[in-house]
Amino acid sequence: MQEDTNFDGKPDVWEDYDEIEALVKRAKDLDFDGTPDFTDVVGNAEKDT
Ligand SMILES: [Ca+2]
Repeated sequence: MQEDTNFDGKPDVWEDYDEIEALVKRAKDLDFDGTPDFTDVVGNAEKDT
């Protein structure tokens, strides 16, 4: 899923979800050049085994 938070026509937030629609990764474009500069990987702490 991509989001254009500053509405300049280029995505600046990318979010990846797993099969249970839990957020697994979020990337952000901090300087708004259209490529991600920061990636936050979310752990599976709340995932049942
Ligand atoms: Ca960038």
